[in-house]
Amino acid sequence: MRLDVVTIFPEYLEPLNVSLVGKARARGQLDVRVHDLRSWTHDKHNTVDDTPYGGGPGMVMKPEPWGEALDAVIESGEGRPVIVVPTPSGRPFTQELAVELSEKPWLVFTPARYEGIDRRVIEDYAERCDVREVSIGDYVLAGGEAPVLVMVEAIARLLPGVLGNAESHRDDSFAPGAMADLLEGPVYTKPPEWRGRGIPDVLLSGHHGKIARWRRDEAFRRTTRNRPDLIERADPAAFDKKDREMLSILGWAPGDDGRFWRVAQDVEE
Ligand code: 6GU
Repeated sequence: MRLDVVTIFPEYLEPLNVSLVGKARARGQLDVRVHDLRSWTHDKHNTVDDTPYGGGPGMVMKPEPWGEALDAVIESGEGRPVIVVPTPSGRPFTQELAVELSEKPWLVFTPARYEGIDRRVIEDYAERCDVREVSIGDYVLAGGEAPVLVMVEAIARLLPGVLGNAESHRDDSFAPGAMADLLEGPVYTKPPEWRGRGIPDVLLSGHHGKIARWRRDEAFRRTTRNRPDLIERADPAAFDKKDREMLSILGWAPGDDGRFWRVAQDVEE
């Protein structure tokens, strides 16, 4: 997969040289190219922003440097990339979108600073490329560079051969499939006792069926506590008899449509 990032802070993308993404690059599984937007400016001050039409606070990124930069990047490769525009007003970045983007051969990220990029840039490239405006959550950051780091890590770990173990994805919280729509429960390793705290007996039992059941119960506990909306939204066909017993213990009951809602707030989680 090829990834291009156009930014006024190329050094902000240094973490792409480290850890999982850095190793994938070193192995040739990822071709990452970071470009300085200011290299497509022509004035003495390398200006990339200007005041907004209509007034208001802050500055807007000028269209010309972005146009020259994106033309040059697109020209340098085969075919058309998917252009990912990080913005707090974009569609939510989800595991589903990470999976979809991980299947594309070429992504171009356009992290902006200030109040964003002149709208005409997005409209112009949307005529010839698949352009996705994406937000990483309901909070406001000063720029799109940190979101690019987040998205690239989420995407890169899905590429074939990047994570050591293909099984590692299967139980991811939010992975489509087996543990679908439940958060993962707690994990433990050696030593067997630490600061007077032991390991849940079931994990030492060697009984794989009981361990799987315990893990699922813990997933229901954690999801109830941290993300009850996921249980409310879940397809109840995904819940077996044992799941329903656990949901009942945690204060959930099926409604007329079969979906679960919280009857009691003050049960032991
Ligand atoms: Cl993609 N950009 C900025 N600036 N803030 C954000 C965001 C993106 N996603 C959430 N907050």
